[in-house]
Amino acid sequence: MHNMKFRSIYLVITILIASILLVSAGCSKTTSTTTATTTSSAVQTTSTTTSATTTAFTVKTASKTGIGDFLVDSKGMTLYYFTKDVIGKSTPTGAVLAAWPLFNPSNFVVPSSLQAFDFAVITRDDGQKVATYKGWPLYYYAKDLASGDTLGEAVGGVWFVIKVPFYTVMLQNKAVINNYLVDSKGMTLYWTSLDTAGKSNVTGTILANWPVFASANTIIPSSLNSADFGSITRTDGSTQRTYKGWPLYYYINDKTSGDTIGQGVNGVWFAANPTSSGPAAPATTTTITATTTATTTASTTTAPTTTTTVAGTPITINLAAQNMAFDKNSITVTTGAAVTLIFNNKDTIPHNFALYTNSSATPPAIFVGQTVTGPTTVTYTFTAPSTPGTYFFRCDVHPTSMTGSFIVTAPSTSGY
Ligand SMILES: [Cu+2]
Repeated sequence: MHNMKFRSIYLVITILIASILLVSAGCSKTTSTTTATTTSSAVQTTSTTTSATTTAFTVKTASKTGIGDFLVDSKGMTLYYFTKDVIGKSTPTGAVLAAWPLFNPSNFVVPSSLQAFDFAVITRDDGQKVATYKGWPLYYYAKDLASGDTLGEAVGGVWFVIKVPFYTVMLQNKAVINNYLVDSKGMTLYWTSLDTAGKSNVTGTILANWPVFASANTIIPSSLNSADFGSITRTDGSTQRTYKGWPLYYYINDKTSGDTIGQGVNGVWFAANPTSSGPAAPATTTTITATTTATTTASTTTAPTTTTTVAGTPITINLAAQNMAFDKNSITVTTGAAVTLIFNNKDTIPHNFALYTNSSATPPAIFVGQTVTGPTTVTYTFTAPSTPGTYFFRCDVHPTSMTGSFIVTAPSTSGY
């Protein structure tokens, strides 16, 4: 009783003194607030310091099975990058921006697992500001409602979390090329039909223009398959990374994130494109010129009669055989296409790939690939039929169980 009474009196005196001081300072309206703050900070110094080290980060990492560590905000809300952005430029507008709100904290306080200099703020064309990580604009996903939600991961194949440590290969997306691979700085990665799968034939002055891509690790967006990434040892002993067996290169004339100047160069260099059946069959509207195409045609098909003939787009196709089955029941190419078919026999029994006019498989075949006993990979090259239609492929060893449609379409003439 005595104690309580004494404390009450003490408190009243304290408030009175504080009030007098503040009134004399000319701000009587905020008396009670100011007093409380002063008191608590005086008493709770240690607990305030503790909470600063555990919760005051503006960005930190979270962890989840299947994703690993990734970037989140102070409340644990997941942050994403957009494959249609490039380094230093935030592009979504309208409904897309409404679904993917900008992340724009007032400062960057980061834990030791991150580095503050990786974060910055850029101004969009519409004047709004957005935070960046290693140059990539950061977004929330509107459907993520709770800490730890990652509902935005791989949405549309164009939105991905920010992995920590950061990606070594990322996806980008732009018109015409669609999806393509870039390094962590957004620089385009290419493959070339000068190579054969698993082997680089690029040397000398060509190599000087197309430097090899060699990253130690494989940290990739979830829509890519880590099994598609490998490496080769070049003749000089250096390492080069591969995608679906194809050695990867930069192009020396690409200067900034988003540049794809190497696409279609000489008709043999292509941005590594994971959405086509090969590493990078170019879209039919790329910058391959009619002149270049005609040269290719002359060496690979029976004499085109006029210069208006447009050869099929060269294409690389991965076909696997496993458990007595092909992994594709349909393959589509354009007429006259130079087809590179990388056949991976994963079985320990013999298979091949053979192409016929129709399902009766009456000789002569259009193409018969060498029969190989797996596990092994063999590369077949042949020219697609010059007449559009649905042809037939099979394994000659298992002619009834391993079959598929080989569809030959007329090439689009748009862009030529
Ligand atoms: Cu077979």
